[in-house]
Amino acid sequence: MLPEADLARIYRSLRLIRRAEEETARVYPSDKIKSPVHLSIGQEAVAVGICDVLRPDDVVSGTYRGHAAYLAKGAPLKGMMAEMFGKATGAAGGKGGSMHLVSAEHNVLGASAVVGTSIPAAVGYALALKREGKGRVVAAFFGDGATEEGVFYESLNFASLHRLPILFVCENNGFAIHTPLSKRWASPAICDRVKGFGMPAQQIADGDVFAIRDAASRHIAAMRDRTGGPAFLECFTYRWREHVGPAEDYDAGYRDRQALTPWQTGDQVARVAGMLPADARKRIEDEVEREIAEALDHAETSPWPDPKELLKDVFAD
Ligand SMILES: Cc1ncc(C[n+]2csc(CCOP(=O)(O)OP(=O)(O)O)c2C)c(N)n1
Repeated sequence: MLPEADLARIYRSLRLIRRAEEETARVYPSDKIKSPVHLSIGQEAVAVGICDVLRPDDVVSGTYRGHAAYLAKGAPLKGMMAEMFGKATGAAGGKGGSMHLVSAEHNVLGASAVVGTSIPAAVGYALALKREGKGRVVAAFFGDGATEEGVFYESLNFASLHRLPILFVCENNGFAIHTPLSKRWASPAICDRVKGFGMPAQQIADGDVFAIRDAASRHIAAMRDRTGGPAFLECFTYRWREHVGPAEDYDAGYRDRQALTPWQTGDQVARVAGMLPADARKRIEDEVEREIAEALDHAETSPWPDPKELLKDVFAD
């Protein structure tokens, strides 16, 4: 078992993401949040396990379902909440919303709503980091649906050819919107497909945050000392809420609530909470609630963007 300080850090990150998204879902019907939200409730362990072994100067790229990666990398909740409220103090100046979280300071690359498009951008960044030669790496998060885009395979090939320091992290939640893998993949063996590009590929089937962390740690250490190139992790996980929006959708007809049960039983947030002494756990939970309350207050009280800012950051100067 990891030392208590490590467990506390991991629990804090898991708990912050879970509770921040639960609060997002609670506030959503008030219409204060001005963008669609793709929640990662249930999927937190992937971002937390990976980001826990990243350095501050490492880079993360995510998707429109990007709250977890943004927060796990240490970017501020205030910037995320204000962004969703459409306020000037938001991560993207209030003009992008939930799907476009970004933090240059924390090395979180800007995300896109177009499936698969952040993957080649992450590979380009990995090329720059290799040339820089400081041992920095990129972790690129994307869904199982994104692996159906041609650019995913082009990106694997380019990264492998140039032995770029990039960890490809597929958050396999089994669905692209409402379509299950069985209706989309001729073969479920994505790790075998990826190995064909000449890089290691590993599946983590049960969402275990420590197994994800260990795998990431091993591959990233090899990238940093240049004994390894890119690597691929297929992390099985489960999206507890609807594809987009705050609610559950087990009555929508495309999946059964029974499938949720094993993921709730194995919930990593509760699991890591149970590994901590009660007082340490309570301290973390209190801090997280305070941070969320402050972020919501910040979002409420921040000003709207100035209309004069409308075209700023749209075109290069
Ligand atoms: C190029 C492109 N095709 C289709 C869509 C519509 N779309 C939005 S989300 C999504 C599902 C993607 O699933 P996955 O990559 O597994 O990510 P998840 O939503 O499960 O996190 C699709 C098809 C899109 N945004 N972009």
